[in-house]
Amino acid sequence: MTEPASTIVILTGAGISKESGLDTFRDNDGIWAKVRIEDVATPEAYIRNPTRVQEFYNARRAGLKEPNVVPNPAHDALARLEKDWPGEVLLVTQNIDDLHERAGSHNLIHMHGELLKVRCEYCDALMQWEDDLSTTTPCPHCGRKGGLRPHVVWFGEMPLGMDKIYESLDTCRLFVSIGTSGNVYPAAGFVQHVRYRGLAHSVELNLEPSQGATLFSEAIYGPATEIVPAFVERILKDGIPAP
Ligand code: BJW
Repeated sequence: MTEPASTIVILTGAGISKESGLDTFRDNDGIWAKVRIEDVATPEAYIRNPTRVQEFYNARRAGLKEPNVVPNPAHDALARLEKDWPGEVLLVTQNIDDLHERAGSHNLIHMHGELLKVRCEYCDALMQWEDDLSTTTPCPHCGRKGGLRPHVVWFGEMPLGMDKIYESLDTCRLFVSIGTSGNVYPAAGFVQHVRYRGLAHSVELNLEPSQGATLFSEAIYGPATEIVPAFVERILKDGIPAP
């Protein structure tokens, strides 16, 4: 076991929020089975039909406010890990929902953006946003219309917080990937990055083997609400296994 103050990096994906009532992307009943990526999740789609893209994110923003959409025991366990682990726990999420914050996680990077934020393409203001957005909504900062867009990272755009993420991947002793299919880069490449260093234990926690499953030192399969709390309990009790 390594010394207790070691850094832990956790990557989460849509699977961790599935049992909170939010759809994943690539499962049979997932978002990409209902809408095409090319229609809603690229800068080109937004230029072509901004109303269509705004409506897609308006619906998901509204969905986040449904009373049944609340953090589940997996989100709670990661917040507990951050609180009780003596070293740094960096939580990197690909999810744009706010369930990690609601569960109490603080050291958190939303690498694909946040559904409850919008930014103005004219004045660069970034702001909290709870309501629907339209192509004529004026920016509360500069007053211009048509510049507010969802603060999300579409295909071909640069994910957020990458410097801090790679800095932590370079020093961590444990990398854990939870509820992600491993289809989307650069997140899908994190395990390889950690593996080449040879100094960290890596674990996949997912419903089923992901694209990169064979790259991990260890894998545990099952619903996140069951396997994540048990895994966190184990790490807090036994520490991190040697790489
Ligand atoms: C459960 C469960 C339960 C279910 N319990 N588990 C060719 C080769 C390589 C790369 C590229 C390429 N061509 C283009 C690229 C780059 C591209 C990319 O990766 N494309 C691939 C499709 C090939 N990537 C980009 O463009 C990114 N930007 C970029 O690369 O910039 C350049 C760069 C260069 C150098 C360094 C850094 C950057 C941007 C990617 C943006 C992704 N955006 C989206 C949508 C926006 C946000 C939103 O609307 O929500 O982000 S796409 C979508 O996929 C969303 C997600 O965050 C992302 C990942 O999905 P995730 O979380 O893995 O969900 P699923 O559904 O795929 O998987 C769920 C998993 O959970 C499954 O395994 C289930 O089994 C499991 N599960 N229930 C536990 N109860």
